[in-house]
Amino acid sequence: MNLKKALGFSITILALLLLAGCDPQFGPSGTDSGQVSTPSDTGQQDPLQPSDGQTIEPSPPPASQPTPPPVKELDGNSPGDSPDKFQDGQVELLPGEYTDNALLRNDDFDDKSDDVDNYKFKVAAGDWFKLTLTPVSELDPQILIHDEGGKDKTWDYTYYYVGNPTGQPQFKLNSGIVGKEESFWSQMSTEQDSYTYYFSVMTVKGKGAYTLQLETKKQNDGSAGKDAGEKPAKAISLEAGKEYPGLLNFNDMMDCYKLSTPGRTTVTVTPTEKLDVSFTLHDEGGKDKTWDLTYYKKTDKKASTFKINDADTGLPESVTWDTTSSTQFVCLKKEKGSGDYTIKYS
Ligand SMILES: [Ca+2]
Ligand SMILES: [Ca+2]
Ligand SMILES: [Ca+2]
Ligand SMILES: [Ca+2]
Repeated sequence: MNLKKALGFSITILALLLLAGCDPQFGPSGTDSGQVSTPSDTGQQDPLQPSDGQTIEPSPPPASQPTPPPVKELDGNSPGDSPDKFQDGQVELLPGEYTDNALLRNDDFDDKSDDVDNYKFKVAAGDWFKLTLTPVSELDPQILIHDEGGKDKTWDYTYYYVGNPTGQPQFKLNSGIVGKEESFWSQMSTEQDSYTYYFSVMTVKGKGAYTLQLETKKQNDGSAGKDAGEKPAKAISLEAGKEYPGLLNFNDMMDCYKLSTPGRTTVTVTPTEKLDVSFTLHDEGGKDKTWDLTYYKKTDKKASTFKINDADTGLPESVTWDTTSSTQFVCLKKEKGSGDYTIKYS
């Protein structure tokens, strides 16, 4: 009896040791399907338990060694692993936080077994966004930004300005530090209704879980809760005598406003210290050619638009003109820098 008891006790200890030695973070490795689940998620039998019908009472782990939470792989709230190959599709993210993403397979840069997670998300016209990846385990991940074909080399920076947190345009984001977050952001223009970003996450070192956060922010040009369009047809209406906020930044290079006052009108735009703007003035049809500017006609009879850029970066830009029309448009162009401004006319 004593020998049996001792034997049973030894088996229990052995089972405990085996359980403690198994890293529950990574689950089974090398699965081709990429669908990785942990026993506690699915209620499946622990692979370390005997399968011959015997039941060993699960013993609680010692209080001094709390079991780390199991890693879930529900990439971007999808049912499992997001596709490894761009051509197999991408998990689409909406603005918000995603806490159960993971890179669970090899990090030996073997095409067959390395885990890569491909994602995409849409940004509306004029919106600002920031995508942040934060490792929550011993993981040094990197982000690659792709074009819609999945290539990383044909990205057009002149149009789709994408910056890392310090503002430098990059395809590849990697701090090289285990556990450190990686992020990229941009400010969209209004030339398209929306923009789609594609990116992939892979590991440089280690395996494990990460969170994703997609933040978006609308502009508030002319207190309208959106970006003012880049041509008179997409202008935001302003009332005389009020001061309005606005923003010009990277891909957002033009903001057009509709003014409604006949007679002598003065528009003043006050940029913050890092922004230099110019104006173009348009007639009530939004066309460039029939503007009747008593003053500027004298200086530039041929010009179809009248561009005003007298003040330097950070200084108020102002123009006064006489018109008989009750509707005019003023378009602000970013000449240098980026930042907020205020606009007012009377
Ligand atoms: Ca994954
Ligand atoms: Ca994957
Ligand atoms: Ca704007
Ligand atoms: Ca704009």
